[in-house]
Amino acid sequence: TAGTITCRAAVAWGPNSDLVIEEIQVQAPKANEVRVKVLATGVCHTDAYTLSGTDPEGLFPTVLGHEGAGVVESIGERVTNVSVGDHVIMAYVPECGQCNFCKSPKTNLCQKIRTTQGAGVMPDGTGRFTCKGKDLYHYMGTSTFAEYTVVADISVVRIREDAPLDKVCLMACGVTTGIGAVRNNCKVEPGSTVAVFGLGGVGLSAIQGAKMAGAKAIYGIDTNPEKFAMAETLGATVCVNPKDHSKPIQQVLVELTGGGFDYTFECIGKVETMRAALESCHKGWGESCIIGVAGSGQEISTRPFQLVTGRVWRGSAFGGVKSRSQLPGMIDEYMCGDIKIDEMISKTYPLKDINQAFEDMHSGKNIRGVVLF
Ligand code: NAD
Ligand code: DAO
Ligand code: ZN
Ligand code: ZN
Repeated sequence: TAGTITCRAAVAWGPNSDLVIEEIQVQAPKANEVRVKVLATGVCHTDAYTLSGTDPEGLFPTVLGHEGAGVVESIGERVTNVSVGDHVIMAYVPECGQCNFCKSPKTNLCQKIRTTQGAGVMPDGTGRFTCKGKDLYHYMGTSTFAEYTVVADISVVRIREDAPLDKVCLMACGVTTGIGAVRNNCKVEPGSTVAVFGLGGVGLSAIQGAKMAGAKAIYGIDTNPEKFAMAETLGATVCVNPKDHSKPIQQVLVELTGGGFDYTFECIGKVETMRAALESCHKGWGESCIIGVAGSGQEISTRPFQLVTGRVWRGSAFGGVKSRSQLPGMIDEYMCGDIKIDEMISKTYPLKDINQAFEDMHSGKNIRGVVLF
């Protein structure tokens, strides 16, 4: 039977400081828990958001990371959905299949373990990580910045073994979110006009989603023009830098398109660009989807007349994708070349250089950095 494992992890001891590579103890999985040997993890903006200390749910000390893939090392009692050796993606949106959220086709937000996941512990209320005698909190039900992690069985998605883990780890967040928002939350139709605000990993994925959906015009908007080439590779038909214009970007876009877009996606996380995205929608039917996560306490605003006259404001978490039932199909799409991931990986890092991966994300150098264990 499984015992405690000592391994390396990037520990966030407190907000606003570098991660520290430490030896940690990872306890054996209890009932309905799975211990995973993490082999690859992306570094996403949300990890940086929590590390910065502005995430109201952020708890320290902790092991961050939520874009991971690996192999099942051991399983606790009553685990039936995976076996030792299975290749898995860890999902921060679990799928129990039984709660009223799982039973609804309208949402992916399983609530079975929501409270304990938000509190940084396993469903039984306790943690599985310690370092130097101190308990470490879990993060987003995943904690992938460690060589081994323990997650709930409903948070692991078994995937095909021929899928490269160093690539499909991005399906644990960025890629799935962008594509899913287009398909599931907005249901973009062929011939639509689309604008994507923010061309990071999430926005570029929304662009490829829009292309796959058959959108006829896809505008990419970013203040960093270095993102434009990749946006065009993935399907953007026009790229716009708000800094090249003196008028508000929504006015520029409405003029450029003769009335605005059928769908817009905010993939930045700023309330100003959320407003701009809504107001770039076409009168009568345009829909805007908030994907970006704004700073805590921030509020969105627009004139209500924008909605009265037919624009719709909606939002997306993990692209509306039900993790265990829908991710494997999206991996198939990657494997047959329909979904692009490799292009989005700017650089890989060994675990010891994880702080460099954060720095390269902040400087805008990376679309996605991936840590390989
Ligand atoms: P990223 O930092 O890689 O990309 C953001 C992009 O926005 C950058 O290219 C940046 O240059 C651009 N940008 C910044 N300010 C801008 C402005 N004023 N106008 C135009 N462009 C601007 O981030 P990411 O990893 O792609 O994530 C995007 C957002 O989505 C983040 O807020 C993240 O927390 C959030 N997110 C949400 C979900 C979800 O399920 N809802 C999932 C993953 C990430
Ligand atoms: O069920 O209440 C809930 C929360 C589900 C988590 C959704 C998080 C989506 C946004 C976070 C950014 C992803 C990295
Ligand atoms: Zn993420
Ligand atoms: Zn559920």
